[in-house]
Amino acid sequence: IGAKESRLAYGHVLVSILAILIGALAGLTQTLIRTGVIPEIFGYYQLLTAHGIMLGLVFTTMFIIGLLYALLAKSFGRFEAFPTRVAWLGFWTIIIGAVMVTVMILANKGTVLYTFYAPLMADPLFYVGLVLFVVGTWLSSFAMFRMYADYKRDNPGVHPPLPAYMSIMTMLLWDIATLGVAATILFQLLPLSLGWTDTVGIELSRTLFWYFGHPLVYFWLMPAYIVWYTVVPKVIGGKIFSDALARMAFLLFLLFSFPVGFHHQLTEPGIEPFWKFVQVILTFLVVIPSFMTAFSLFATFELRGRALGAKGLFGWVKKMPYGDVRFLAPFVGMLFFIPAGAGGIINASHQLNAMVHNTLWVTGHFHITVGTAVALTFFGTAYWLVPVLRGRTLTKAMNKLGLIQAGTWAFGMAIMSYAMHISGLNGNPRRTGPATYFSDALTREWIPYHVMMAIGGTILFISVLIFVYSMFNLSFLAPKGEEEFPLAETEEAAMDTPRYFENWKLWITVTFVLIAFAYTVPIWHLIESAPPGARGWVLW
Ligand code: HAS
Repeated sequence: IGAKESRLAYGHVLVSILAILIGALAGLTQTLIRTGVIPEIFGYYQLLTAHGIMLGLVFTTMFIIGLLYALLAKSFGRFEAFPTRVAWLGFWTIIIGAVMVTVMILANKGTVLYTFYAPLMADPLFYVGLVLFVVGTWLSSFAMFRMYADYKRDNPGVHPPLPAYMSIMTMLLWDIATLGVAATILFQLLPLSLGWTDTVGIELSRTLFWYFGHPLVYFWLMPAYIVWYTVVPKVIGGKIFSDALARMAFLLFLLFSFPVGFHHQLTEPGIEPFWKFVQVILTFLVVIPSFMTAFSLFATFELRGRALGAKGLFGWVKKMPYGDVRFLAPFVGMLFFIPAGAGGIINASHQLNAMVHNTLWVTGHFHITVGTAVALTFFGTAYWLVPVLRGRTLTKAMNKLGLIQAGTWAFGMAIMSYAMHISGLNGNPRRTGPATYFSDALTREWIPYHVMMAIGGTILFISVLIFVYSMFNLSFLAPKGEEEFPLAETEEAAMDTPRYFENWKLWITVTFVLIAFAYTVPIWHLIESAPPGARGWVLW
């Protein structure tokens, strides 16, 4: 891809690497404080906020946007001047927002956790930073939509390449999701923190947050799926099982990611059971595209295995290139995603949720979804993407270091998330600070699990240090040359991709109809039942 496009993608990836370093440091310190290994040098909740925001928002978003720019450049060729300028404007707006948020957290004026809903309150500058961050991403998505429109103008009647279609779908999902978080910040949290209002509708703020929070997890997952669908088949020497199936999975994510936020609020009294029930049912629909993805990946692996002479259902297992970090890291991520997905289905089952909600089980769940399936895929991607963007090559030594890094990450996460899941089932609450609460017989039972978490967390931190060194090496020290941008073709036998998959007006309309169905009545009830002073600002 061109130098201009590479610079744009690399700028984003570079910031994501910085964010993972800061986020991991906060994560390590926080787990050591919680276990009582080190004294409380920083507030536990302050570190927890830094950890969540740096990894869950800054690392993921910046890596994703960088990756999507690279995929669009590979799919569309050179970017025109206007979208490139908008893209850089988006980049700097995000940076200013992220710096403001970070400074506020460091100053202990933004200790509101990564979920930042009411009644926790931060300094107004924290919220202004968040607004800038979101506006920056909107500019990035606008630039991407423009690139897509330019391509369609120049290639009428042609399907956009699969990675481009998936990238556009990912940003569209993000834009619709962030409307919820923008609403709670602009109409509730910012006015309250500025002192313009003195009460806030807490349940409404949580609802608007989770309207955003659930699609957010698919915003993290979809770029990993892009790599699983389009890059991994190429790395193993195979082809994409079906272009149409892959596009349909992404379309289903757009439709079903939104009307499900209540599965994070099943224990909350302000929402009627009927609407919780509706959203639980819809949650089971959003599982389908992941099952489709699992099916498609098994098919790709099996077809490739058979082409290499493998026999039987699982003969392919012996034929995969495990010595290639571009394959191994995402593959281990997929393996983790099997129990992770099963855990998600447990969480979503209303009765079982009562057992696990607000326990460390949930923390375990998201460390093996976003923290492993997604993060390992991003690591595996970075080992070829960074050299591609920097005009360098992935050397054998760096590939080997990558395998070690992915291995230590998987090992650390396995220990840590096992301990989280099990002690969560034993009642260990999440987000409960330092070890002083280990005072009675029940809570003392959890101590060994906390030790496991601290050991796992330390191994993870070492893995991050190896990753940061590898990225430095691949950016500045590795030999110059042309690294492969691995994107697979589709199997010849696959069905043709229907045109209506690109009928954006139709799919956006259906998405909003589903949102309106799932949220209008419950939100109306929330507003109606709140005491007059707590109904928020502007609207009521
Ligand atoms: Fe979740 C809480 C339900 C997926 C992240 N989730 C969270 C939180 C986060 C998060 C961050 O219903 C905590 C939020 C907070 O701070 O409070 N989650 C689900 C469900 C799914 C799901 C139903 N979550 C994710 C993903 C995430 C993520 C993905 C990040 C990327 N989650 C919940 C619920 C809660 C929740 C409740 C609230 C809990 C509470 O009470 O607070 C589904 O999307 C999962 C579907 C996935 C599958 C797996 C498919 C497997 C594949 C791999 C194939 C492997 C191959 C290799 C081919 C069905 C695709 C095979 C090789 C061999 C050799 C065998």
